Amino acid sequence: MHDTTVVTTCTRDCPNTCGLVATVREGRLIKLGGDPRHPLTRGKACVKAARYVRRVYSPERITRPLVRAHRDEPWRTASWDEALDSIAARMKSIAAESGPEAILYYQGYGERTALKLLNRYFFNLFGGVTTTTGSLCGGTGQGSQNLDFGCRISHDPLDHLNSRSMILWGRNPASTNVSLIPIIREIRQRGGRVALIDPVFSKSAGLADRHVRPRPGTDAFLAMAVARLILAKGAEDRAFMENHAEGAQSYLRILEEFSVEEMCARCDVAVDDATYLADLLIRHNPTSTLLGWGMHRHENAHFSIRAIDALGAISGNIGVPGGGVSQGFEEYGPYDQKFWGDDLNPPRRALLLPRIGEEILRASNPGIRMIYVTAANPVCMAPNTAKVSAAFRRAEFVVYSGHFQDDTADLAHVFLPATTFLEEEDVMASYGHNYVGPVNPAIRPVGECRSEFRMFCDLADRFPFAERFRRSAREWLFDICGPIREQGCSMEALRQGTFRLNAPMVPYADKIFPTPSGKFRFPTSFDPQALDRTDPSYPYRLLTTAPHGFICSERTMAEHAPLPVVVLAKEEAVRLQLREGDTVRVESPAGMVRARLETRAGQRRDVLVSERGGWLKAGHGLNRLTRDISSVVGSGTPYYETSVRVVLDS
Ligand SMILES: Nc1nc2c(c(=O)[nH]1)N[C@H]1C(S)=C(S)[C@@H](COP(=O)(O)OP(=O)(O)OC[C@H]3O[C@@H](n4cnc5c(=O)[nH]c(N)nc54)[C@H](O)[C@@H]3O)O[C@H]1N2
Ligand SMILES: Nc1nc2c(c(=O)[nH]1)N[C@H]1C(S)=C(S)[C@@H](COP(=O)(O)OP(=O)(O)OC[C@H]3O[C@@H](n4cnc5c(=O)[nH]c(N)nc54)[C@H](O)[C@@H]3O)O[C@H]1N2
Ligand code: SF4
Ligand SMILES: [Mo]
Repeated sequence: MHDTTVVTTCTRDCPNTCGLVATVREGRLIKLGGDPRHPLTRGKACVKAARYVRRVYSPERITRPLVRAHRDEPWRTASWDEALDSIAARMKSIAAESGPEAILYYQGYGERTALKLLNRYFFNLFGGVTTTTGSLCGGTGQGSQNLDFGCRISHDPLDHLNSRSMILWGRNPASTNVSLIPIIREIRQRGGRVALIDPVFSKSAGLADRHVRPRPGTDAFLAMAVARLILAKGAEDRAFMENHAEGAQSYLRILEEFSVEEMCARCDVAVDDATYLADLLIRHNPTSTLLGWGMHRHENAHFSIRAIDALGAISGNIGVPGGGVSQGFEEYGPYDQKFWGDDLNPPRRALLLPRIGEEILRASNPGIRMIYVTAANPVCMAPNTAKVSAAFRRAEFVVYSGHFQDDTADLAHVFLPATTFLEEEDVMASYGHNYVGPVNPAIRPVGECRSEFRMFCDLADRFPFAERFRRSAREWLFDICGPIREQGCSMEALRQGTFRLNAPMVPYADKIFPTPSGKFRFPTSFDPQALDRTDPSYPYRLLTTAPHGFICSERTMAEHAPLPVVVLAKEEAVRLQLREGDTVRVESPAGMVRARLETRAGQRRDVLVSERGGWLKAGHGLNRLTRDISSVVGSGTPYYETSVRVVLDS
C-alpha cells in the first residue's frame, strides 16, 4: 500500500496552530499527526487532532447542500445551483426592499484563515451589510492590555524558555495550549517555579508547583496584594516605574487603600499564597505571566488584567527576556487587511456580539430579515440562548455554512456544506504564536462540500461584481499575503512549511510604548465594589470552561452524554443533601438546564463548574443560563458573571 503525506496547518480555534502531517491512503485520510519540523509545535498534536480524522468522515457530516422553505419542514437535498440561486435571489430582494443592512453577516471563530478575509469582502462588494462588533472570546484582555501597553503584543512562546518562573493566570494549557507543556516542564526542570492561578482544578494544576484558587473575578485584589508585598520588601523596579511608566504614583496610592490581609480576604486567598507569588517574582525572575481567556469572561475583568500588567511592571518584567504579561496574537495580523473591503462603503451597522440576541431583536430601520452564518454556532455558544434563538427564529431567511447539523443549523433555511481544512488550500496564522503556516489539501472535498472561498466565488457569479471576485485561491493568497512576502517568504516557500513572522521575541525591549506619552500606563482608578457582587438566591458562579477533548461546540450528536456534568464542592452537595450522580436542575435568572451532578472535595464552595460547548438539542446548551451583558472594557462577553442555584430534579 502506498501512503502519501501532506504538510499542513491546523486551522481550528486553538492557540497552538500546530504544524501537521496528514497521511493519505488511496485518497482517504488515515492519520493526522504533528509535524516535527514546526519550530514551536515540534511534532506534538493533541487528542483532538487524531479524533478529527473521524470527524471528517463522520456519518453525521452534511456533505450536500440542503434547503427548505420553512423551518418546520424537513430538509431536502439540493444542487449547489439551486441553493446559491435561492440565496442570491433573497439577498437581492431584501436589499431592494429594505436596504443591505437588513442582512446580518455573522462570522464565527471556527476557521480564521487568510481567505476568510474575502467573506467580508464579498458582502462589502454587495454593498455592505450589518456585521458584528465586540467579541465572544478575547476582547476584554485585548482592550485592557491596549490601555496599558498602547498595543497588546505578547512574548514569543519560545522566549518563555528564558523564564525562571511562570504564572499561568486563568489559563489551562494542559487542555488548550499543549505546545506550552514542554516549555513549562523545562522551566521546572531547571529549578524554576510555575504557579497556576485558577478558581478551578484544571488539568494544568498538574503542571504547577502551586495552585492558587481565588474567588472568580477578583484577581485584581490578588495582583495588588502581591504588588504590595514586593513593595514592602523594596524589591520593586523603581527605574521602570519612574522612567518608562506613567501613573505609578496614583497606582501606589490605590494599593495603599487596602492592607494585604484585606485584599487577600477579598479574593479569598491565603496570605501565604500571595507571599509565595511575591517570592516567586522576587527570587525567580524573570517571570513570564500568561493570561488565559478564562480571565476575560468577567464584566470588570479590566481591573484584574490591568492589575496583573501593573504587577509585571512593578516586578521588573516588562520588556525583559523571559518576562512579560502575554496573552495572545493577531490571527489576521499578517495579512493585507484592505481585502476585508471595509473601505468600499460608508460605515455600516455593527451589532454587539456579547448581546447578539437582544441586538438582532432590537435592530430597526431596517430590522434584520436575513442572517448568513459561517463557521459559528451562535445559538449554542453566544450568551442567553433564549434570546439568540428567538432572534434567529424572527429572521425570515437564515443561511448556515458549516459541517454538522448543530443548534444554529437547525434554525436555517439553507445549509451549505463546507470543507474542512484538510480539503482546502489556504494560509493560517495563529493567535498563540508568531508562525504562519500553509494549509494544503490532503484529500479531495468529501461529498459535494465546497470551501467557503469557492462558495463565495460561486455566489459572487450571481451578482454584477462577479468579475471583481473571480480569481483563483492562489492569486488571492498572493495578494492577501503581500505583507508576508515582503518579509521575505515567497508563496512557494510558504506552501512547504511554516514561516516566522517578523515579530519581536521580546516586545517593548526598548521600553518605548505606543501610548500617547510613549510610556507604560498604570491604571489610575479602581472600583472595589465592582468586583464584589453576590446574590444569595443564586450562590454559585457558573464557570463553563474549555473541555479537554473538544473545541467549543465542534462535536457530533453521537458524542454527547445524555446530560451535561456539573461539578460542585462536596461540602456544598452535603449541605444541599445532593449526591454524586443525582440529576439536578441548574437555574439562573436567564433559564434552566438539567445536569448530572458530580462532587469534588476541595473545590471552591462558591462555584459550579462545567464544560462549555455541548449542544442544546442534545440536552446540554449551558448558555441557556448565561447573561448577555458586555464587559466594561473591550466589548467582551462576561460568561462567568452568571450565578446559579442547584436543586434536585424531581
Ligand atoms: N481542548 C480545548 N482547547 C481549546 C478550546 C476548547 O474548547 N477545548 N477552546 C479554544 C478557545 S476558543 C479559547 S478562547 C482558548 C481558551 O483557553 P484557556 O483560557 O486556557 O481556557 P479556558 O477554559 O477558557 O479558561 C482558563 C481557565 O480560566 C479560569 N478562570 C475563570 N475565571 C477566572 C478568574 O476569575 N480568575 C482566574 N484566575 N481564573 C479564572 C477557568 O477556571 C479556566 O480553568 O482555548 C482554545 N483551545
Ligand atoms: N458558556 C460559555 N460560552 C462560550 C464560552 C465560554 O467560555 N462559556 N467561550 C466563548 C469562546 S472563547 C468562543 S471562541 C466562542 C466560539 O463560538 P463559535 O465560533 O460560535 O462556535 P464554535 O463552537 O467554535 O463553532 C465553530 C464551528 O465552525 C465550524 N467550522 C470549522 N471550520 C470551518 C470552515 O472552514 N467553514 C465553516 N463554514 N465552518 C467551519 C466548526 O465545525 C464548528 O461547527 O464561544 C464562546 N461561548
Ligand atoms: S486542535 Fe490545537 S493542539 Fe490540536 S492539532 Fe489543532 S492546533 Fe494543535
Ligand atoms: Mo475563544
